[in-house]
Amino acid sequence: MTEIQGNTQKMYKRKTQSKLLVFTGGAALLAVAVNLAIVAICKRKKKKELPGFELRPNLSASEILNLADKIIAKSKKVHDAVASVPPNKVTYSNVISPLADLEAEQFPLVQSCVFPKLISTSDDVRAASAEAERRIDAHAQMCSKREDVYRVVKAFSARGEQTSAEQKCFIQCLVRDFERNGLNLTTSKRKELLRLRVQIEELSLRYIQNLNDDGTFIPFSEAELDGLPKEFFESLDKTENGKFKVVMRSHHTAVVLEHCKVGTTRRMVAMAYGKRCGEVNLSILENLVHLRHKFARLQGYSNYADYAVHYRMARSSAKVFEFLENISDSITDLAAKELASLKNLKKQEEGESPFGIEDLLYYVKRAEDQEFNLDFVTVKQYFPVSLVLSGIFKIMQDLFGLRFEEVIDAEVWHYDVKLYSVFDLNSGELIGYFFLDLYTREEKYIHTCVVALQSSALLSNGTRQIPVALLLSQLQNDVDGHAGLMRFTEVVNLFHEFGHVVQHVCNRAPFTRISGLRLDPDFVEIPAQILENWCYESVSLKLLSGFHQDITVPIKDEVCESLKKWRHSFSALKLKQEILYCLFDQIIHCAENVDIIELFKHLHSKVMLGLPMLEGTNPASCFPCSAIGYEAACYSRVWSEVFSADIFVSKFRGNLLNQHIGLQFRNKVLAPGGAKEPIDVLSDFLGREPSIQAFIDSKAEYSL
Ligand SMILES: *[C@@H]1O[C@H](CO)[C@@H](O)[C@H](O)[C@H]1NC(C)=O
Ligand SMILES: *[C@@H]1O[C@H](CO)[C@@H](O)[C@H](O)[C@H]1NC(C)=O
Ligand SMILES: *[C@@H]1O[C@H](CO)[C@@H](O)[C@H](O)[C@H]1NC(C)=O
Ligand SMILES: *[C@@H]1O[C@H](CO)[C@@H](O)[C@H](O)[C@H]1NC(C)=O
Ligand SMILES: CC(=O)N[C@H]1CO[C@H](CO)[C@@H](O)[C@@H]1O
Ligand SMILES: [Zn+2]
Repeated sequence: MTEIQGNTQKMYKRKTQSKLLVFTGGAALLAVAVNLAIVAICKRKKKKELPGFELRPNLSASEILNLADKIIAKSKKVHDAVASVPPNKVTYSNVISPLADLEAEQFPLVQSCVFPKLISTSDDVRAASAEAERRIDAHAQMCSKREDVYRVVKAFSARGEQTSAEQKCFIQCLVRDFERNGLNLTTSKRKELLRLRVQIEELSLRYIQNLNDDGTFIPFSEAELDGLPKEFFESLDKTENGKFKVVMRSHHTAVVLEHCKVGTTRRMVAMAYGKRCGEVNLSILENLVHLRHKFARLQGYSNYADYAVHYRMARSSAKVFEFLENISDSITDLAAKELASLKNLKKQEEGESPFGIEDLLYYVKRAEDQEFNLDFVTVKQYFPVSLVLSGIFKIMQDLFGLRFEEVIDAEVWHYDVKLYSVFDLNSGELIGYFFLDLYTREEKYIHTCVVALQSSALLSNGTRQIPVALLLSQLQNDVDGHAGLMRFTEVVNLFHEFGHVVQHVCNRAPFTRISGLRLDPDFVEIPAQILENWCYESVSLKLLSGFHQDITVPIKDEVCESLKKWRHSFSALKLKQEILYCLFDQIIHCAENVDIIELFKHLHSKVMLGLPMLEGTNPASCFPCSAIGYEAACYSRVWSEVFSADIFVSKFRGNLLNQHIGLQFRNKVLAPGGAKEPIDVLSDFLGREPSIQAFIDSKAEYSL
């Protein structure tokens, strides 16, 4: 039945499409024949005027480069004007407003130039977009180092004039961003700071490059890889003498460590994986850490960790330690229980050989297979893309008091892409827009993510700029009447990313620099992490699911229950492992001259309940998190997860579709965004300070 319906629908579509083609073809020809001006008029008429929409979603390569140059010229003009204000004449309206308005107006234009790099189907457009980004970035870098502008801003801030809390917050950000570039230092120190930054960037890149270049592999016979899925064998290259090559990359090692029945193979793989880039990257990391401490001391901090954490929710490295240690201590008993059950399982399967860190993934998988009877191939049959989407729409609209409406004939960059307007359900006010670009396509950015294309701002003439978000993902579209199906993890990811869409669109912060998704990194993930919970509760999971051949058949209650248990299975042990890396990262960025190898050995055994580090491995040499991007901030993921759990349990569990609470969350947490301290935002919503207890309890609740 569904098959036939699908086909007729397709035929119907094809017919109307070809009619349209004929019609536009004819119209275009006619227009060209009569007068070129008519083409322009027709085009303008066809393109819908969207209120508050400043973005230009489908520019050509030359338009992108022209716009980039215009942006830079305008920005330079405004910065020059601000810099020319004499320090004794500075006012809010001649210094702060022009900078704030400039950022707000230029953000959607900058994004119009830069985001086509991620999604355009044209090579020329992507190249132009990358070039535009390079030019705009170079300009922005230069502006952020302009001493003349800094002096004027600082002069205003030093006057201590009465401003609103949001304005104060914005001014602090302006000053801080300049000062983090060394603008309040002497010239020689500033030069030293910039020199250090360049060195740090070079070393970070080299560390990553070494890992990327590593081509180590181990040849194994079929018997040595017993237990691996058949498709995996088929995907492996072979050596001359017919052995299978397992390369030391996570897409191979993870499969072996999870599925291979042969203990010695797992051990060899775990060892070789943990030895990658050995001495070289270790010495790079030592150097990096040393330079980072120097960098932080130039700015008046006693170590790099304090510099990195200062403006985050955690505020100080001491607080991070206290947090990690509290969590680690409170899950020790649970983790020990989990480990004991894994050891037991190994004894049954392999006899008396000692349990090592290389056995962890394999026995977790074995235990889960025994425990849950969860067949993810079957689970997938319950998640057709269109049904999941309509479920997400329903939940987000009901919960947060929103209405989504598709914009027909919107200007887009590919015919799969859709644009939606978002209205407040009660007032009918238009509050933002979002694009969905969901399906895989060649040359498209490969990660699932949300990009802010236009951000909330209040211009000085009273105009409010509304947010525009773009959600990118890699789903399978329906093919030949067969519904595209989603893996469960994809459902969770999509829900998470939709959380960011709603977060961005509901934000009302008045300055682009602190609005939308430009929030404290310890805080920005919290709303989306909270929303992931909806994927594990049967009330909401049923709204997201239905058997693909008969969507009225929802996913079974037992499956919902199993998914929830699966989410928490062995989570204390997994968390211990994450905390191990977080502690390592925090310690090396806190103290000078730490013996990195000894530290890791010591921490490993202490945090992992006596499990030793694998002999000869060197996790610090192949642990990019602490080398680049997240240095001294690895804790951040655990941090936000802990507070997400608190909010979910205290406010939303049992109230999954409660609009009253959803609206409170929207108004108190999503709307203010970066214009308030995150801790105050959360406390205001919770009616008390956030706590780690709910998180600990949730681990215990689902323990074996
Ligand atoms: C420079 O600014 C940084 C960051 O705002 C601050 O921590 C530091 O104390 C300032 N240094 C001087 C010498 O004023
Ligand atoms: C850690 O635990 C101590 C003692 O229970 C408590 O006073 C402190 O607030 C906790 N710290 C954090 C960050 O939760
Ligand atoms: C985007 O613009 C190009 C011309 O620059 C045009 O060929 C294409 O059809 C447009 N894409 C869509 C989906 O409208
Ligand atoms: C305020 O300024 C923006 C940007 O320059 C402009 O688009 C808008 O029309 C102005 N609004 C009013 C009411 O003047
Ligand atoms: C000494 C050492 O381990 N060097 C390695 C550093 O990383 C590169 C890239 O992986 C390897 O080729 C070197 O052997
Ligand atoms: Zn996220």
